[in-house]
Amino acid sequence: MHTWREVRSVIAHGRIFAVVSHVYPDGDAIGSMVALLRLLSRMGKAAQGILPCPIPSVYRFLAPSGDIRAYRPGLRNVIAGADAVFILDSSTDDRLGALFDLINSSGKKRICIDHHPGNSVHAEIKVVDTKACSTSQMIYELYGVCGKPVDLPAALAISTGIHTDTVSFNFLGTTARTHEIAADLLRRGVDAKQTWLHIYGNDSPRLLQLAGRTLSVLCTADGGRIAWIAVRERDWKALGIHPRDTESFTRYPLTIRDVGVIILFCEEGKRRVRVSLRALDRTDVGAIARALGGGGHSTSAGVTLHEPLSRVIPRVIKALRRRNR
Ligand SMILES: [Mn+2]
Repeated sequence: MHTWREVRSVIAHGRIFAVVSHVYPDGDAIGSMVALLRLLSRMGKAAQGILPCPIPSVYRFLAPSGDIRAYRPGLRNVIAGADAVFILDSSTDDRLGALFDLINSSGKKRICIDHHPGNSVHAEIKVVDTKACSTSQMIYELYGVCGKPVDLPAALAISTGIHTDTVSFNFLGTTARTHEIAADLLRRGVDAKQTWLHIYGNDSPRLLQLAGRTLSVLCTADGGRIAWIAVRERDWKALGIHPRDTESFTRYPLTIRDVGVIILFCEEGKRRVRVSLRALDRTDVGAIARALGGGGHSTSAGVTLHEPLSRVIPRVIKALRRRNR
């Protein structure tokens, strides 16, 4: 494992950087990327953000200026022209999608900054802090190491990353330090209500109608310890919702009394089901997701399985039960 000093030295010795993050980018992937891009530019460097897929519309408010581009083969030149590549918030090489080959074949120095346990990304320099609630929080610390103040756009980006990874300061490694940083971000001009509205106040009425349909068939197992819901393909198609936009539905079963594990199944196709797992008890859902071929944290993880929904549901519940014996 490497130190922030080594990261600072790479920045000092380079001129041009690429910054990448994972497929299906979340608030932390984009928040940490925006904040690092701004830090690099404050240090007089040229930097380009590249994601394996387009930015979800909900996070576009963080990066309006085109600092972040979605992958296309032509972006090979951006990687080839960079002195080093920062890889953010990604626990495995797979998570980089098509970007992995691009980076790997370029032979460029890779700097991995992440907070996932069991990080297996190949990189010359790795700073992995599994105690950090988010990669965005780590980029905040990097600002301190580099002696640069966090400006308002970076503060908003870091705040968004912390919010989304901790479910608004409730889960996943929220510490006193997280709150100290949040307080500092407010002092730097972050508007708490605006941030919340950007992240959570963006749902369409149709998305809530889909949530209603989904929740009306909520099921429990193990005496209520496990709660699961399934988004059906026919329902998201009928309401014109993109299946990726249903990830937030995991928040609803969290309010069930004594529930320990929440599972959201999203039928993305006839033989393609995205499974999102959240744990309130001590269940390590990250280990379960990894055993099924996915990944994530102990409290928040996911996997995509290429089987019909009717097969996936019993398989995942069985894996959960086996784990808890
Ligand atoms: Mn994260």
